[in-house]
Amino acid sequence: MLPPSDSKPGFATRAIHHAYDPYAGPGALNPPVYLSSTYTFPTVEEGAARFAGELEGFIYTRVGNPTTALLEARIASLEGGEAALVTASGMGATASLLWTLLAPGDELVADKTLYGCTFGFFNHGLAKFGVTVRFVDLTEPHNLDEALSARTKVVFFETPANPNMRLVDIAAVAERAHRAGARVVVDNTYCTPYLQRPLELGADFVVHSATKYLGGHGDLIAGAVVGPKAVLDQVRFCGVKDMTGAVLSSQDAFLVLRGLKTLALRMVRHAQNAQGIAEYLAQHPQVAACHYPGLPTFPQYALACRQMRLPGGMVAFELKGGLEAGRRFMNALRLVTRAVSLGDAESLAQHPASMTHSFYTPEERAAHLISEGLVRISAGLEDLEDILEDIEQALDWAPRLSPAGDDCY
Ligand code: 4LM
Repeated sequence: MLPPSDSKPGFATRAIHHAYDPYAGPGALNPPVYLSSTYTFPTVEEGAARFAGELEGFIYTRVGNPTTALLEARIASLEGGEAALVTASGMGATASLLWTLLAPGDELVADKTLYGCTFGFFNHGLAKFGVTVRFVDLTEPHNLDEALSARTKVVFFETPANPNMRLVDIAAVAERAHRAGARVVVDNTYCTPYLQRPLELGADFVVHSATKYLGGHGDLIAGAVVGPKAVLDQVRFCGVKDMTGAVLSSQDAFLVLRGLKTLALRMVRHAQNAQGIAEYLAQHPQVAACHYPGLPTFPQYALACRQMRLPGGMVAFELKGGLEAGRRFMNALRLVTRAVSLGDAESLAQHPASMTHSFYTPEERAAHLISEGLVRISAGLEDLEDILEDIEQALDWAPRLSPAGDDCY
């Protein structure tokens, strides 16, 4: 246990120590992984009291487990939230929260650019059950005013947005949404609480794909919701328990706890590498546009400096040769790995129009500001010189390769 102190320990300290006493029980440095689906009741009366919420205690892992509870306490502390709930995936987090907050007849306002499956959930899932979804360009907060109505219950956005890196001013949007009585949900996956804390800027809830930077090693799928305890209890006992069943296993919770220990260190290195990649791409004659919040030429650079501790590990760019050139570039990569997902130790490259955002029609992609030629790089933790050498050779070769990667000459 940390020695008693009046001042709150720093971010990295809490990411390693918060809510676990290594001197308790057998004195294990690492927390135990509780592999138990169910929990015993000393008496039938105690079981009834736990079910009624009158007594603290575990019942069944679908509603709580000591290992996932520790992860929840840690994530809540890092995001500065009252409580957290961990889920089986990032999609499980968003779905469990929104199935709890929304009812038929309600309206949801979302930013124009979202991770592809979140768009699919809103556009197909929620819409099918009577929720009206309005997609608005929230990079201009005043656009929200026209979209809000007395029925708007939730405003949802990512910042930076996946995959085109547009930023949303969290404080400005939260203020406008609250005036209209709507709650604000921010998907903080790209930043993690080390780089950006939406709750401190006025958001009501944060959701995460913990699959990404929080886990950090590409070996698990997990999600989290952070917000007020009373609402998260409803999400736990309704959204997860009865509706999605998106329960995180305790073994994966342990891996996320392990990942969190190095989160602060990793985010600095991811951002350093992304900055180097973005600067290299921005000056390359074959690159038409490079989108990275750490470039002074980035249109929302001032907002990035205000809202984010560092500009993050994700870079998006477009080649002058458009879609074909993008595909050729990707096929020529040797170290940077062709894969979706992000936030891993390995640098990853993907083409949203044919991968994460391929479920959109081309018209939907255009309407949601995702260009066909956009390439996304998740900067890994390798040596920057090696990443740049690979990008350089891929850009050199790209004009000479067929889309399948065979040498044309
Ligand atoms: C990807 N992303 O982009 P689970 N929120 C954001 C995301 O990027 C993702 C999710 C939620 C990618 C996955 C293949 C901003 C996922 C969904 O995959 O359900 O943990 O997270 O490459």
